[in-house]
Amino acid sequence: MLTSIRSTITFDKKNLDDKTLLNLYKNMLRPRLIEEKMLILLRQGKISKWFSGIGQEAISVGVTMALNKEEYMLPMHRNLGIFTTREIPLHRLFSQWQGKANGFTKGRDRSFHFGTQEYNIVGMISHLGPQLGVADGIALASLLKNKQQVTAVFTGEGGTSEGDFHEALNVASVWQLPVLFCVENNGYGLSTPTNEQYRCKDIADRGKGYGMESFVVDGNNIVEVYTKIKKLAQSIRKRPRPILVEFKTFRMRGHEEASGTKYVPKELMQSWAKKDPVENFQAYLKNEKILTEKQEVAIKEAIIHEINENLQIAFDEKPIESNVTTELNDVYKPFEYKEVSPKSKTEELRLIDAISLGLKQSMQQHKDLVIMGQDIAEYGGVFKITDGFVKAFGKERVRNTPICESAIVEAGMGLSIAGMKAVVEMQFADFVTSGFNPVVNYLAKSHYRWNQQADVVLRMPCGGGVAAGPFHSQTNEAWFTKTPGLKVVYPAFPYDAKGLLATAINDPNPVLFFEHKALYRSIRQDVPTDYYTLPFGKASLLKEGNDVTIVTYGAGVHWALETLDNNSDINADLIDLRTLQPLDTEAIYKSVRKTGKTIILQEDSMFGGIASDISALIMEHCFESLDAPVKRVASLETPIPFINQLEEQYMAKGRFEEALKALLAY
Ligand SMILES: Cc1ncc(C[n+]2csc(CCOP(=O)(O)OP(=O)(O)O)c2C)c(N)n1
Ligand SMILES: [Mg+2]
Repeated sequence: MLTSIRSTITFDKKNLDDKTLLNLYKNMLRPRLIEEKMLILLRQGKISKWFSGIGQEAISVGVTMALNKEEYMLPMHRNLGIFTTREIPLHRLFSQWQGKANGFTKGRDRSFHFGTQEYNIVGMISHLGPQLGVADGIALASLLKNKQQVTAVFTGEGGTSEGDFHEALNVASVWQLPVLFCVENNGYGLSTPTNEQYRCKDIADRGKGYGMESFVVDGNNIVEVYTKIKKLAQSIRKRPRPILVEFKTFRMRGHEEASGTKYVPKELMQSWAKKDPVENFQAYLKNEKILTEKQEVAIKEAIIHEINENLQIAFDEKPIESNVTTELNDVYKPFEYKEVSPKSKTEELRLIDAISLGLKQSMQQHKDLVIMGQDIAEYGGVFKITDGFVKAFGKERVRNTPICESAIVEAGMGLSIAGMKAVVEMQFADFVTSGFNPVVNYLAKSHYRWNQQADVVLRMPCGGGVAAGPFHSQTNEAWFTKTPGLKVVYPAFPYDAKGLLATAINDPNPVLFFEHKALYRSIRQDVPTDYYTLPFGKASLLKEGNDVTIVTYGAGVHWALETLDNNSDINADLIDLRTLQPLDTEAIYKSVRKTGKTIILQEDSMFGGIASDISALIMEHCFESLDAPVKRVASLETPIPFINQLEEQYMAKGRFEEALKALLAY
């Protein structure tokens, strides 16, 4: 592990002037001195967890100084030097760590888990890997807009074992994105040494496998880091492509302060202590007479003064006041819905045609909208929704992706950070599991955490009745309706689908847009052929009656309609929810108060589905109006099976009519 590092640091200043060298030094000293102070505050219980980057400062500082300020950086938990070198006022960092309002997350997330557009920094989420794909998205935006900018993203060597790393590097290489992948190999991932983490010699070797240039750099040598990255960045700006750099360094303290370093061999620690990036560079500058003793003292005093002054500002700041309304209001970015009414004549369209036409018109409306998905370009997608799109909009905006749901959802997030819009087509809704983490942890929480919109729509071809078995038939909306920060749309008709898709794309929040495969070609309706929008959170009342309220959505709507057609004596309110998050509770309550009886029909299996929550809401809000217990009808508590007779038995449809009649007879 240590072979590629020299035992003493030799600095080759090349043509760097003294001012630059001194700046490199000062910029390394600042995070070092802040950390020393933080360790004291930690012991005094004045800040929570601390992840130390002591010994790794040359990487953060060298890379940051090599980039332009407009270029995005996506740091990790040990990259304090990035934040300080980008000159974020220290009191704001201190407020962030104390969970105060002048920080970056209103006390909602800790340590370095934040981003700031003001400084072009996008902080990590705890899961480490996802930001690698986010960097791809930012770089894609830069490429599409011909900005000639580099995006630098960081990971530890431990994080390189995550699938996100592989996916992100592969996508960046296939798409030739201007990303600088920086791996800080500091010997350990928590307590795990590198020989239990990976088996190649250098992580840089992996570059070859992705068709990507890669380099090993002495991460403790600030001059080497700075000059090498500066050169690489210039080259990437001229000729966009990803490059992988492995910085060899060492983690001099515990994973976080409480966990210690008992498992690290003493000799290893001692040998790396001799390579301290700050002390060695300081000694070099003094030897070269670039830094005098007097200057050194003055610089340190000035930084310590700056730290203390800023700490005082943060300590003086009052604690955050908890306020339920503020919290709830920040989960979603405010979106002012604009009604666009259809003007044109209508045409009979199948659900699939309506979605395709709607998507096409949104591509025309939003020049910054990019669609990504497997086989969606020339092939037109497995359901042919994007057939002809490449011809109309070009391959830059209609992007075939490798099979890597995580990286593509993350890339959608990156596009959004860079001010663009993304629609990601899941080939089947079932496959969203391979990109689940970025959906529920990244997209969903971004606005709440640091006010960053996730302007991404995930199209989700879903549902059973197509004899496709457990992995191509699920309707998995419940995984998302329970996650604050996501919106969930589930139309049952072509007209609704077209208008709601337009709104989903206009809305800057992350939207899961469910499209039932069994309805794609079986449901037809007269649909306006020009662009129009429909509002979220408004159910439609398809039938009116006084005996019972039927609440459903998706395929359930058509099952209920069929049942009512076959039983003309039943007088029911039939509510098609259309969107599940936001949910039109008022429409539900109004009807329940009128009929006194409610049945909720969902295609998903019962437990934990949205029918249960709707039932609970009705109990809580309409109890006095109820003449019977609220009834739920759902599919069996099994995975969805393949062969017709089993699938039919599984489906809620077969049990609905009987349940409805039993409720009416109650
Ligand atoms: C998905 C996930 N698994 C596990 C963890 C717990 N964890 C946090 S940091 C870390 C070690 C990371 O090691 P490395 O990538 O080498 O970065 P370093 O801490 O050494 O800088 C682990 C295991 C996590 N945060 N997320
Ligand atoms: Mg590590």
